Amino acid sequence: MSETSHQCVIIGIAGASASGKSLIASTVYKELKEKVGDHQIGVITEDCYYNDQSHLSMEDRVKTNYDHPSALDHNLLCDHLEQLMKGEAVEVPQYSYNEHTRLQESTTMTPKKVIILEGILLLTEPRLRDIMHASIFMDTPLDICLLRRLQRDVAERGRTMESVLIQYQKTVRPMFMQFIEPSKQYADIIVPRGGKNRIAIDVLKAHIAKLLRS
Ligand code: UZR
Ligand code: MG
Repeated sequence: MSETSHQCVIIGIAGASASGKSLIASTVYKELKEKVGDHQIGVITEDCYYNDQSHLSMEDRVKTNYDHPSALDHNLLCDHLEQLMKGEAVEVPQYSYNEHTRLQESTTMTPKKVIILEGILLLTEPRLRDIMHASIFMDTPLDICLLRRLQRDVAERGRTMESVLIQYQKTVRPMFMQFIEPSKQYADIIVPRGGKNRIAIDVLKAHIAKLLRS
């Protein structure tokens, strides 16, 4: 971690699917926004950087292993973070879980003092690890993650219970074991239980505030 003043602090939150990454990111975002100002903090989701698959048929898109690092355009994500750190705005892609591809529209992200990055495979990529000023791993028990994923994917991502369970056994769990769990070693902070862990939220907020002052 650099001792010089930070123009832009990038905090990564990794962990299993449905482990509470988005929840802790949005909680820290909402609470810090009140302190550092509306335009000074932003959240970027790794999911927005799934590869563009618009050239593939739907039949082929569903064959992709979305829990493998190769499903993600980490180079574009790193390029965007570096641009933001230089004070340039970027166009964050929008991704559709129903269409399994990038949408035509994008979202403009202006430079911020704090960017919270959240995603399952962030800590598997050395270039991303270098860019982050601090990283968190959500160490939520896998049975809790599966329960939450079932509820969420059926309610919000247009899935059936059966398809969630098949995908879980086919890719989600094996890729967690192969890539996500081993990437925990690179985290600075390991958070047990999930996104509602109040002490973890407060530690994160205090750390970001310190980085911003340094
Ligand atoms: P979170 N995912 C899909 O199911 N379809 C897609 O087109 C893109 C991603 C899933 C992905 C991963 N995998 O487990 C999850 N599968 O989104 C990551 N299978 O999102 O961290 O919000 O759970
Ligand atoms: Mg999420």
